[in-house]
Amino acid sequence: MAFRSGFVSIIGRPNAGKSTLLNALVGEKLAIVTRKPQTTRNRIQGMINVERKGKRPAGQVVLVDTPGVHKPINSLNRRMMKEVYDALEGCDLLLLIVDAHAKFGTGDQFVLDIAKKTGQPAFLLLNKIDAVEKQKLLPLIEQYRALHDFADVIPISALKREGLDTLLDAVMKALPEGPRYFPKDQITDQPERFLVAELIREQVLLATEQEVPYATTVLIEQYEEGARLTRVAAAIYCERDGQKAILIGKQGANLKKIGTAARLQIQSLLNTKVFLELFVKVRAGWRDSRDFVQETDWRTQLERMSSAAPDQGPDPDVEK
Ligand SMILES: Nc1nc2c(ncn2[C@@H]2O[C@H](COP(=O)(O)OP(=O)(O)OP(=O)(O)O)[C@@H](O)[C@H]2O)c(=O)[nH]1
Ligand SMILES: [Mg+2]
Repeated sequence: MAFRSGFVSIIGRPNAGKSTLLNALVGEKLAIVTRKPQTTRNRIQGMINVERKGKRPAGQVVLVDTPGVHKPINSLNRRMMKEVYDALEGCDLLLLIVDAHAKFGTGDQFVLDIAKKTGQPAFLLLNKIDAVEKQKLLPLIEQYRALHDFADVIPISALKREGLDTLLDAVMKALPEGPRYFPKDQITDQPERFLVAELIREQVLLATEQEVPYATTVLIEQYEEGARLTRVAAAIYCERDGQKAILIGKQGANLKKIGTAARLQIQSLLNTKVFLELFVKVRAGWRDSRDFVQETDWRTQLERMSSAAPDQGPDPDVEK
């Protein structure tokens, strides 16, 4: 059986479970997950190396997690939606994921319209079936089949890892013959230092409410890998002094909580001891600044780092 491969983009509304699915299929925590919508801000690739098994051919699936589809109200949102459209370009298969527990609404219709427009084959994934009564599934499947000519409709639970083997079989069947795009030991395109920034942002999202999590972004300012210890200094940017006060908390309690939880996560990712320093900075209206949003994007930062002299580190302008 010939080797198969392809790019498979996961799209859906915020909170549908896209990142949970990416992590479950790759078997590593590559994307942060929270109960808050709009958690993911960048597209993230996760590679699955599939072994030959029964009728399933060997191959490589390049899964692409994307931000949830939403109506943009600022530069950050527009950037997030660009990430979605970039992920759809030239992909071999779309996985349109919906929360089976939630009612089909205009948001879902909007995602469906985007999927239709690409003209690419699409699977519909009915996620969170662990939270749905079994007898409701069949009518739901029928309802979605009537909306679009999906190549397949598959009920899954990304959280409980149900239906994922069936999904992987179907994906492999749908992919063309092709090369291994990435080396076998590479499981993501996102460098570790940016995943570290995401792990910090995840703790910020978990520790804050209302507007604060959305007005926050995290930038790595120092990243030094030593023999026994990795030193990380990161700035948590927010938009107002009031948000800064909330992030820091009474006598620094909130920032300490965020730092401790993030450090544990980072240590388990890097498998080494970590010294983590966090600073909170205010940058008024950064979400409306196209330049700042662009500067904080990890792909932009990576480009700058690779074009800078090796001993210069990240461009200091990024943090100012
Ligand atoms: N019960 C249940 N919850 C799930 C399932 N999959 C994801 N969730 C939960 O749904 C919430 C959102 O999950 P994410 O994976 O962050 O969703 P997302 O689509 O990536 O969201 P955005 O990045 O905001 O677009 C989290 O609380 C998950 O634990 C599932 O199969 N069953
Ligand atoms: Mg996500």
